Amino acid sequence: MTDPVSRPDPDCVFCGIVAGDIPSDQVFADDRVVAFRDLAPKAPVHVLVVPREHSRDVRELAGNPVLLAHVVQVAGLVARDQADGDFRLVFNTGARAGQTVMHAHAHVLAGADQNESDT
Ligand code: DGP
Repeated sequence: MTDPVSRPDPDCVFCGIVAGDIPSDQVFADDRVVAFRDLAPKAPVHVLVVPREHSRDVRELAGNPVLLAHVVQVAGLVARDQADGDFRLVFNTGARAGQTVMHAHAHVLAGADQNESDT
């Protein structure tokens, strides 16, 4: 039986990308996460690291600390492969904090001085 927490949500755009139903510019994928370029980049490198398993936000994702750690590790790989290795990692959490896609994801912002970037 499919776990209701991990079952793809038909209305979730990132579940659609994970399933391959919605195209994306992927830079990394494994059995636990996909990483693809943000549609509206806020930095020279702006990649979203998205767990394949649906959870609402990073608070819920933290219930699986191994998966959360993997997201952070993949962010580091992306920043190393796509830029100079330094990066900002942003988890917008909740609508009032600017989260627009309610599927946990990390923004990896890299490729330039990221001290002033805003996402
Ligand atoms: P957030 O505000 O933290 O929920 O960020 C969601 C990001 O997802 C936002 O920067 C735009 C991006 N985004 C939304 N829909 C799509 C999509 O269909 N494809 C891609 N590549 N990015 C998307």
